[in-house]
Amino acid sequence: MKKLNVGLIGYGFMGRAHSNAFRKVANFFDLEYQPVLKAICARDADKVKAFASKWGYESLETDWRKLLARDDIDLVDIACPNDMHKEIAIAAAKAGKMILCEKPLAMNGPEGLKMVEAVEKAKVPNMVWYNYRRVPAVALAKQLIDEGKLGRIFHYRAKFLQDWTISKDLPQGGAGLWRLDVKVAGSGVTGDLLAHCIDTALWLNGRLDTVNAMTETFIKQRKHNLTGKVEQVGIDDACAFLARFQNGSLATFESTRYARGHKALYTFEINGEHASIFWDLHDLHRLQYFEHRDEGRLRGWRTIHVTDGDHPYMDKWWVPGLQIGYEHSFVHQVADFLEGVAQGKPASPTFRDALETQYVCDAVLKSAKTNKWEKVKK
Ligand code: SOE
Repeated sequence: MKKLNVGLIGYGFMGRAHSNAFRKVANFFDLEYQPVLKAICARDADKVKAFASKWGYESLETDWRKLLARDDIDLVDIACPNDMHKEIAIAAAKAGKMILCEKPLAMNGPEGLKMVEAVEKAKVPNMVWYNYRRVPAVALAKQLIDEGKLGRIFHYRAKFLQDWTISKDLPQGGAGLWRLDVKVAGSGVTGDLLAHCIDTALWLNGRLDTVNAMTETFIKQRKHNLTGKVEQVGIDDACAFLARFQNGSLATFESTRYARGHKALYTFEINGEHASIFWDLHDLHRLQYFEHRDEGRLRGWRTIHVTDGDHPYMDKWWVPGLQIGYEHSFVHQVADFLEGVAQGKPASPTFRDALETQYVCDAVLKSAKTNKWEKVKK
C-alpha cells in the first residue's frame, strides 16, 4: 500500500469524525493508498498536543501555513470553522495538496467559486464531506432511483430538526458555539443543516431551479463568548423553503434548532409514479420502500434492513444483518476518495458539486429577504 500523509486542520467534532475514518479505512477496504495521520494543526498548542496523542498524529502545528509548507503532507483536511475554509483551501491548492473540506464548502457562493477555481487550476483531487450520501440506506435509495424503480418523481420532502439552541442563555461564538456566530458560520441552519438536505437532494433528484423561503431568528441577542458582550444574532435559527426541481418535481425543505425533542432528525421522502422512499437518520440503517406494482393484497410500506452483502458498502463490514452507523459514512467517504485518487477519477461531491449546494443556500437566504421566488445560480 502507498502511504498518503494527512494534515488535519481543526480538532473539533468533525476533526474526530475524520480522524476516525482515516484510521479505519484501510482495515476494511482494499485500497492502493493508506492514510497516515502525519500532522494535526490548530491554534491552541495544549489542545492540539492532547489531540495528537489521543488520535496518534505523528506531529503537530499551530499555524496552518506551516502545515501547507511541509513536503511530507500530501492531503490537507480542512475541519475548522467555515470562515477559514476559503483561505486555507486556496493556499492548499497552490501548494499542490489534495484537499478535503468539511461542509458547507464556504460562507457563500462567491467564496465557493473562488475555491473551485483554485482546485481546478491546480488540478488537485478535492472533495467536500457531505457524509450522508455514504450511508448505505441513502446509497441504496440512489441506486433504486437511478434504476428507474420510482418512475417519474413528483415530490421531494426533507427535514433536519434539532433543539440545542432553544435556551436564550446559550452564548454565541468561540469553540463549540461558532455555529451561532454569523461572521464565522456564514448562516445558521441553512448552511449547517439544510446544506446536507440539499446535497442529498441534488444527488438523488437532480438540479433545483427556483426556491421560495422563510427564515426566523427566534433569539435576537446572545452574549458573545469572545467579546463578553451581548450582541445581535445574525444567523437563521429556522428556515423552511419550497422548491422546484429541474425534473418538474416539487419540494419542501425545513430545518430548525428549535424543534424540542429532536436532536438530529434528518428525514427525506421521495414520491414517484411507481414507488416511494423514506429515510430517517435516527434509524439510518433502514430504508422504507413502497412499491405500487406489488400484488394489491400485499401492497404496503416495507422496511429494508440495509445490512446485507449486496447493499452498498455492506460487504466491507460484518456479516449480513449486523448494522453499522454514523461514523461509517465518513469511512466510506474516505474509501471512495482514495479509490478515486488511485483511478484518477474524482469522488463526489467535489468542490464543484458542493458549489451547487452553496448556490441553493444563497438563493434560499436571498428569497427569505426578498419574500420572492428566487432562481438558483447555475
Ligand atoms: C450541527 O449540530 C451538526 O453537528 C452539523 O454541523 C453536522 O454537519 C450534522 O451532520 C449534525 O449536526
